[in-house]
Amino acid sequence: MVGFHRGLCLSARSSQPRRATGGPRLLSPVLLGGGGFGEATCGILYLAGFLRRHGVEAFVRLYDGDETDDEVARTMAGLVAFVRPRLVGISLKWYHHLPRALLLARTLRKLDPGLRIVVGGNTAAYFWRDLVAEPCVDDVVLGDGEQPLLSLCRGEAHPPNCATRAPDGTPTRAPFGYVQGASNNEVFYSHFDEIFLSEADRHSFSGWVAPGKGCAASCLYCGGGRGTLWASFGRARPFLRPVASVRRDHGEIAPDVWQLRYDFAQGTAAFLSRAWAGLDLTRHSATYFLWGAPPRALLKLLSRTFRRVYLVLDVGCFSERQRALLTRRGLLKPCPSDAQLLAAVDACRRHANLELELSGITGLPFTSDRALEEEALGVERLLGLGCAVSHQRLEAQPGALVTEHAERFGMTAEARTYAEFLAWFARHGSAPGGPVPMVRFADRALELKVDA
Ligand code: B12
Repeated sequence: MVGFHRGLCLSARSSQPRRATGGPRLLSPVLLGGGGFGEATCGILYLAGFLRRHGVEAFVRLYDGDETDDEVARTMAGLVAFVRPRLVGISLKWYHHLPRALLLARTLRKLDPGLRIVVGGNTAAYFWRDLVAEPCVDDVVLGDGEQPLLSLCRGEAHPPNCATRAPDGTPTRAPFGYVQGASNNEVFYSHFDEIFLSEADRHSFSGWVAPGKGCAASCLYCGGGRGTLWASFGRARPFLRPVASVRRDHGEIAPDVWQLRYDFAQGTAAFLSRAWAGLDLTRHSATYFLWGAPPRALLKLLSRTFRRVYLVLDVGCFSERQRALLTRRGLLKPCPSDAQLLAAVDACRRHANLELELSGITGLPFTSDRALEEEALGVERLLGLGCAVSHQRLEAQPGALVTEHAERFGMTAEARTYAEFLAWFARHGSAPGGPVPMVRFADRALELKVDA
């Protein structure tokens, strides 16, 4: 159990829920946590700051280190007794958190049947119909959660983006009335001195900042591409947040973290230099995830701004031929050619404080003996140049094209629907770092070759 009683935050704990003037009773305090083991998404930190700025006393349990169901039950009982929340928000962003998120919700329901239980995040939004059918879930928030969660706390009649059960049990959903965009200046980190429940929570924050949201690409393996985000977040295109909000994030967190981490490919050097202007980050490290050919100006800026930089470049897959074929068919984001990759490696090596990792997926559709050979050679060459290389097999992410239509690619998805994901995890377990459902080649011989 995480010692939330150690070093806990004793700021402004109200003993009675507040009331919105003349309106229904405000659901406060609010407890926010992740649906899985380890560090939860930074999304709940943005949510907590937003709620606090609007009068809701929000707390965050950022780190979940419970290893058994009994530990989960004990921690939840302790948290409920300490925080006395009126609403608990569980982030179900990643699909392999489904079993734990449901366990948390069921445990909370048992502990306090009157507690409002809300789930949000990518997986929750994708499976909203199934989740609102679960008696332990009251509401599912689809997409950006700030305003919808506040509306739920305020007891408003029609909270945007929210799904719930109608009195007859039918799943029902409000339209997307709240989709953040480039002009939304209401979302930024704040209240880091008040929201964490323990030092363990506070120190597990690994410095994530989201300079923007969304994705314009449609990679066939991704559950967060353009189509899925449109359907489950109401977001048509990616956007960069106002530079002032991103600066505020840095101002709030930089004194407390040794590294800053970014995973948003559309952040340009011009934008980031404005977000970082005036801040001394030369004692911080940075981890920067991106795809495409890394612009030199960005490499230069990263190297100049931070003490050390770890760049993770997603290259799709290590066979140039297969990469190009998938991109031509609109199944993969634009990825660099081998020549561009080598030039990028070379450009990175010019910065002594910049380390490069290249990551890709093995076993994407349209592979062949030749592509597999090319992959092996490509990996060898990059290792030889001193790069770190990581590759993984194709995961079955909910809503991804290859999960939904595996047979079109001569493949089989080990899980596709909500029930199939739950059944898969029930069979294989859902231990942290454990296996997840994959998409495999129907041709057994090919599957074995790819796995080798
Ligand atoms: C950044 C990122 C990461 C970072 C997360 C950093 C962090 N700790 O926050 C890192 C690199 C760690 C990561 C890892 C993984 N990721 Co990732 N990640 C992303 C990415 C690029 C951006 C997400 C993001 O930061 N959004 C901004 C934050 C602020 O928003 P947010 O967390 O979504 O929260 C908002 C809403 O979702 C909602 N919300 C969220 N939770 C809740 C809860 C409640 C109660 C409410 C009301 C609302 C709500 O409100 C929030 C505020 O607006 C997306 C791609 C995309 N296009 O979105 C993939 C994505 C989310 N990741 C994905 C995957 C698959 C993974 C991995 C499994 C990859 C892997 N194979 O290892 C791992 C899992 C990590 C784990 N903990 O187990 C998939 C998820 C598909 C799915 N349905 O599961 C996505 C969609 C795309 C992808 N293929 O990468 N990821």
